[in-house]
Amino acid sequence: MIVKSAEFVCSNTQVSKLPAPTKPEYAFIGRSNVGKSSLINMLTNKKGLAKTSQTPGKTQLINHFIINDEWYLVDLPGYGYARISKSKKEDWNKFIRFYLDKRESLQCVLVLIDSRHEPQKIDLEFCNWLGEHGLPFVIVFTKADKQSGVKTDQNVAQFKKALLQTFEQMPDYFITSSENKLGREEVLAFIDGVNKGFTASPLERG
Ligand SMILES: Nc1nc2c(ncn2[C@@H]2O[C@H](COP(=O)(O)OP(=O)(O)O)[C@@H](O)[C@H]2O)c(=O)[nH]1
Ligand SMILES: [Mg+2]
Repeated sequence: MIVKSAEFVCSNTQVSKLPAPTKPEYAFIGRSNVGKSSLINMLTNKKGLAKTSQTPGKTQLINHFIINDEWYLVDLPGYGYARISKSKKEDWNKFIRFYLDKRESLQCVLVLIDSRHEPQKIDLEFCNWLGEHGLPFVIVFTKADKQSGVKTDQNVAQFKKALLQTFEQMPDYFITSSENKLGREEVLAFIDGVNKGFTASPLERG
């Protein structure tokens, strides 16, 4: 896929105010600081599209971007902040889970995992929740430039092993770096492939 255009569309705090579900949509999510904003900027070739390193946990917004006038890239608030209150965390859960569960045009959730770390409980729990709700997802390992390929492969293998305790097979996954654009073509080709199979019929679905 060649990214010809990438524009911010809207930020929402309410699922009822999202754009009409007429285009295939992909949600990007992960722990705070996982490299989500950097990945979005890297994929779209637009440096300031998603803001990097904002104060975490401040806003709970669903951000829509339109790519090539064809599909929506959705930037979801990160999970796993150490410093926010329990009630804030519960709000996050309700809000995001409601969106993920109800959004009919959502094609796939891209779960970002920091390739530097061993499997983290909160990431595994989130993947399990997606699985339980029948939501398709892929794993995007981030920041692969930060360590050797051997170390990345070890962490990927460990994550696989952990996921396979609850899943029958490993979902598709990508190893990426926003620093050197590793994985860019692969992620975009994956989205392109899913887009080709998309048929929007929101009226029929009621
Ligand atoms: N070396 C390296 N640093 C990265 C990469 N992706 C993100 N970072 C850095 O990690 C920090 C958090 O990135 P950001 O995109 O803001 O993460 P977010 O909180 O998930 O949106 C920033 O300092 C980024 O520059 C990457 O692929 N390689
Ligand atoms: Mg960010």
